[in-house]
Amino acid sequence: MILGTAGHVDHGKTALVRALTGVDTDRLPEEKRRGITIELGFAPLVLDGAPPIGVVDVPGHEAFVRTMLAGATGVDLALLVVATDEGVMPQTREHLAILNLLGVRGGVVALTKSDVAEPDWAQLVEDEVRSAIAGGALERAEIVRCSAVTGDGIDRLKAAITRAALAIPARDADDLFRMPVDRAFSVKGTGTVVTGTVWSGALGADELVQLLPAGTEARVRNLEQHGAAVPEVGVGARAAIALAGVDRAEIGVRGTVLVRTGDPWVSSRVLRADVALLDGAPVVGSRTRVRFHLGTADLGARIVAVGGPVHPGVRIPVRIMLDAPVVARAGDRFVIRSASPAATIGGGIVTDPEPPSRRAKPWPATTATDEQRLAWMLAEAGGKGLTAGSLPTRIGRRPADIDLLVARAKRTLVRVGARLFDADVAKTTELKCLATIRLAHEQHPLEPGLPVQAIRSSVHVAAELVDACIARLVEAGKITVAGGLAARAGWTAGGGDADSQRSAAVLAALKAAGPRPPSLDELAATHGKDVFAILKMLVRRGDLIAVASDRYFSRESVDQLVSTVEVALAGGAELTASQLREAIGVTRKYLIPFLEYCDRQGITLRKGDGRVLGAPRKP
Ligand SMILES: Nc1nc2c(ncn2[C@@H]2O[C@H](COP(=O)(O)OP(=O)(O)OP(=O)(O)O)[C@@H](O)[C@H]2O)c(=O)[nH]1
Ligand SMILES: [Mg+2]
Repeated sequence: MILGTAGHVDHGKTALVRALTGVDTDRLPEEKRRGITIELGFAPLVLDGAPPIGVVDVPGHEAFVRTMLAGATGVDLALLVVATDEGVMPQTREHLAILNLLGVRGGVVALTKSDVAEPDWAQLVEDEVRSAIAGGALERAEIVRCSAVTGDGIDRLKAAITRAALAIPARDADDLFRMPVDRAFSVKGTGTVVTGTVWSGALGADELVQLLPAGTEARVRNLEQHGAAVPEVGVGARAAIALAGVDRAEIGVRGTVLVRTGDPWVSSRVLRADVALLDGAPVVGSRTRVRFHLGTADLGARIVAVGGPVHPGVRIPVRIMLDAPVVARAGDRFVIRSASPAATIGGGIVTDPEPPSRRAKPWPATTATDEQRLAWMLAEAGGKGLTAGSLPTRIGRRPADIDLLVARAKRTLVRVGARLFDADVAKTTELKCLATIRLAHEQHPLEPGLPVQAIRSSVHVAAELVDACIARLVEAGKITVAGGLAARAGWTAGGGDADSQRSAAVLAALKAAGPRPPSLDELAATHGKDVFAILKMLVRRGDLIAVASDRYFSRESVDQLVSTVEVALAGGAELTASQLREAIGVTRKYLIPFLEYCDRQGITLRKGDGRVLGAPRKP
C-alpha cells in the first residue's frame, strides 16, 4: 500500500516522513542546501497491525507540482501535511484538488509544527482544514496535531494512518501488470534499474517485459521492495526492478510504463475521457493548450468536446488529443494543468484509451456502464469488429471480468474467433451475403454459384465475419457451398423457364448433329451470342463434352464414336487417321479434333503415323 505526502512548501512533510520512518528522503545536495524537496523521496513504513506501507514524499514548492503529480499518482492513502503556524496555503489547496482528481481512497491530515503554535490558533487552523477537505476524498480523514521536532503526537499519527490503511479494501491481484516508471538508473554489477509504484497485477523474475511507449524489450533480472530482494512485486508495492537487455540511456523516464510482453497495452495519442474543470478554472476550448498528467506522463494536449468549450463545474465527455503517445487504460485518473499561469485546472477519467481514429467522437454520455461502453465500441467498430483481447484496457477491467462481461452480452454480440462484432452488424452482413448471392444468380443465371471470395470482397467487412455468416446460412439451409461456390439452396443454373428452353434447344441441335456438330460461331449465329454460357452449363451438367475449344459434342455422340474407335482398334490393331476416317465415316474437320480428344483422354495412343488403343477406359 502506498502513502503519499501532500502539502505546501516547508510545511514539514519530509520532517514527518523522517519522524515516522527514520529515513531522511531529502538526499540531494541541492535539497540540503535549499532546505526544500525537489525530487520524490521513498521510505518504507512499518506500523503494528497495518499492511506494509511505502511512503512517497513529494515536494511542496509550486515550481514542482509536476513532480508532486508523478508521485501522487497511484497512491492509496494521502498524508496531508499542514503547518499549524501557517495554516492552509495555496499548494495545500492545489495538492488537495489533485488528490481529489486522482481519486485517492483515504488518508490522514497532520497538523504539524504544533510546537510553534498556540492551542487556540491550532483550533482555528483545524477548522480551516476541515472546510478545505469538506466534500473531497479526505472529507472523513482524521486530523492529528503533531510535531516532528518534539515527537509529540507521532504515535497518534501512526495509529490514525493504521486505521486509514485498514479502511481501504485490498486491490485485486489477478490483473494485467503495469508500473509507471518514476526513476531509472544503472547500478554497478546489476545493470539498469527502474523504480515505480505497481498500479496493477504482479511481476516475477525472468519475465519478459516491455517499456512503453518506446516498446523496448527486456527481461526481469531481479526485483526489490524497499531494498529487500523479493520473488515478485504486486499491486500497491514500491518496486525497484533490475532489467537485462536494456541500457539506462534507452529509457526516457517521464511517461514510461513497464508492462509484461504480450499483454494488450497500447500507447495512443487520442483518448476518450470524462473531464471536469475545477471551480474558478478558465474555460477550455478545443484550441486551448493544456498540460495532461497521467501516471508519470506529462505532455501537451488539446481537449475537444461536442458543441463548444468545456466550462468549469460540469462533467462532460471529451476527446483528448495528445502531443505524444501515452499508455492509458479506461478508468485511469488524470490531471489537467494550464501552462501559464501554471495551475491545476481540472482532471478526469479515461473512458477509452484506444479510439479507432483521431476523429473519433467523444462518447455520448458520462458515467456509462461497462455494458454500455462495450455496445458503443461494437457499434463503432461495425464490420471490422474488435478483438476481445483489447477490452481489459479499453473497458478497464481485469481479464476475468471482461470474460464475464462478454458472456453476459452474448445476445448483443457475435464472437468469431478472437473478434467480436455487434449482433446487428452480423445480422445485416448475413442479409448482405444472401442478397449478393441472389443478385449473382439474377445476373448470371447460367452460373452454378458465386465464388465465396467474391462475396468477401463485395460485402466490405472483416473476412472472418463473412465466413461466419456464410457458415450460418449453410447451417440454416439457406445456401449451399460446393467447390468454393455459394448458391441459394435449391438453385439450378439455367433452371429458369426461358433458360431451360434455350438450353434444351441447344442440346437438341447438338444431339441431332451427332458426330458432326456445328462450330461455336455457327451455334452463336442460331442461338445467340451468349450460347457459350449455355454450353458451359450443359458441360457442367454432363450433357455435352467439349471435344475441342470450339467443338461441343453431345455425350451420346462421344460415347458412340469412342465405341466405334475401340472396335476398330480391337486386338492391338494400329490404324492411321485415314483408316479411322473410313471406320467412323466423318470428314477430317470433325475427325481430327475428336482423335486428339481421344489421345488426351488416353483412349488412344499415338504410335508412329497411327494409333493404337490406350489403357482401358475407366468404368
Ligand atoms: N518547529 C518545527 N519545525 C519543523 C517541524 N517540522 C519541520 N520543521 C521545519 O520546517 C522546515 C521545512 O521542513 P520540511 O520537512 O523540509 O518541509 P517540507 O514540507 O518537506 O518542504 P518541501 O518538501 O520543500 O515542500 C525545516 O526547517 C524543518 O526543520 C516541526 O514539527 N516543528
Ligand atoms: Mg520535503
